[in-house]
Amino acid sequence: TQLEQALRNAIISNAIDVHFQPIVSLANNLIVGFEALARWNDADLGFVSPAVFVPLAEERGFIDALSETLLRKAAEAALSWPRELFLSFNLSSAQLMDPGTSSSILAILGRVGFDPHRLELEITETAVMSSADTAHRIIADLRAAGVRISLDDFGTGQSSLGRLRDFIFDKVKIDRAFVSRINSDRASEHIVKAILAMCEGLDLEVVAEGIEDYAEAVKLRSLGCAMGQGYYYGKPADSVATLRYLHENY
Ligand code: G
Ligand code: G
Ligand code: MN
Ligand code: NA
Repeated sequence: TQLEQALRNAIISNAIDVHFQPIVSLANNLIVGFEALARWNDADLGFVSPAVFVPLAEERGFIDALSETLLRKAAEAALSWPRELFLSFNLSSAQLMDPGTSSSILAILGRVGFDPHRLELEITETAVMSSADTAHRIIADLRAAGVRISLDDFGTGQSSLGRLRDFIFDKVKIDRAFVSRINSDRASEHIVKAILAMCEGLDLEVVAEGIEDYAEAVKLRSLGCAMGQGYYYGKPADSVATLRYLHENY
């Protein structure tokens, strides 16, 4: 198809960019890390969402090529930040089915000179379940090298609390579906409270995603959530704008 051909060309010509969205400490609003998010603005097709091209790349077998380029770009950008903030990078489910994923990620970090302890990989529950043995092996290898693993979109999809019993995660990202209703829907508030209590007991870090206003930030902080992310703190921005912001503020 036209989209597939355009994506192939974009990967080969390095045209897919990485943007960065801040993750802050809710206690003091200081940035503690950034999530890398792929961005593709094609000359003919215009803006194509990663929600479209990531699954297409998985299906057509070029997710490895795409992800390697993105991780390299993200890590290189992070090396120029004035502080050792963490970098959070999304892994797709197909990558968790490929036994070569851990060594390829660690090889990229080695080539770029990026400390694995500064990297976090975001994965979804569905991704871990789709190929459990391989996924567990990949995660174990990466964690042994110091990489941290966060469970993305927590509370949605094929949620299974049993996943948390495997102790393969360092952090949980509360899906914005709960965050956006935290001040209007009692059920969402109770669910977030329960997630926070559970994570405290399991010694997991927590980030609330999709914080869009002051009231949500205040509520989450009062409930004891340590970290937050969302448009209220900053939209994803390109590496130049991100670096400029850090130099001006940190
Ligand atoms: O940034 P945005 O909301 O448009 O992202 C849409 C979806 O694409 C999200 O689920 C996000 O996790 C995913 N995504 C964005 N960048 C990447 C990437 O570099 N790799 C993978 N695997 N998924 C990504
Ligand atoms: O699936 P994942 O959590 O990786 O998706 C992250 C996506 O959420 C990114 O595409 C990002 O652009 C989007 N996002 C980040 N902050 C907000 C927010 O405050 N509101 C909304 N609606 N989307 C957000
Ligand atoms: Mn994510
Ligand atoms: Na998420």
